[in-house]
Amino acid sequence: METTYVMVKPDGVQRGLIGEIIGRFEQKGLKLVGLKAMVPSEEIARAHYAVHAERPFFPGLIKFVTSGPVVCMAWAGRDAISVARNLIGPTNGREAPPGTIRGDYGMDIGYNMIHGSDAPETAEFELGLWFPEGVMEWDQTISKWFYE
Ligand code: DAT
Ligand code: MG
Repeated sequence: METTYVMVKPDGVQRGLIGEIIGRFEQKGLKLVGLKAMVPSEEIARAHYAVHAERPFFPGLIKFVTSGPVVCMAWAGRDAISVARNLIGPTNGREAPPGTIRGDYGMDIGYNMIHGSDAPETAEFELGLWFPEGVMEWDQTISKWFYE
């Protein structure tokens, strides 16, 4: 079992896509183990996107992600990191295939509505950053109908 960090970004919140996005993860069969909303501080945004610190789009990215509320989530399941990335789709919404969140709702690379961890190390780092209090442990009784 893996846990991944997923976040509805300010454009997704502003556009009223929180429910739609959460619904896709629920329907897929991932288990919600963390959920909260906040307006990110510049400090947490910079730490989250530290790998992109030298990229030309970094200042705009930080301004964007701190511009309003985000919805922070932790989702657990078998191969949850890649399963979530596949639900989310490629970075640029214009190139993302239909059926993915970015493919269905996005038209740009920066305004792509949602973040998902890309590897076990980044998931661990991002979960620790956004959920320093830890995530929930609970028994999802329906899980037995998602896994053979
Ligand atoms: P992803 O969110 O698909 O993991 P990433 O880690 O390469 O993509 O980049 C993080 C975010 O930075 C991405 O969701 C949107 C923004 N971004 C990436 N490349 C960009 C670019 N060339 N111009 C503007 N924003 C960009
Ligand atoms: Mg990334």
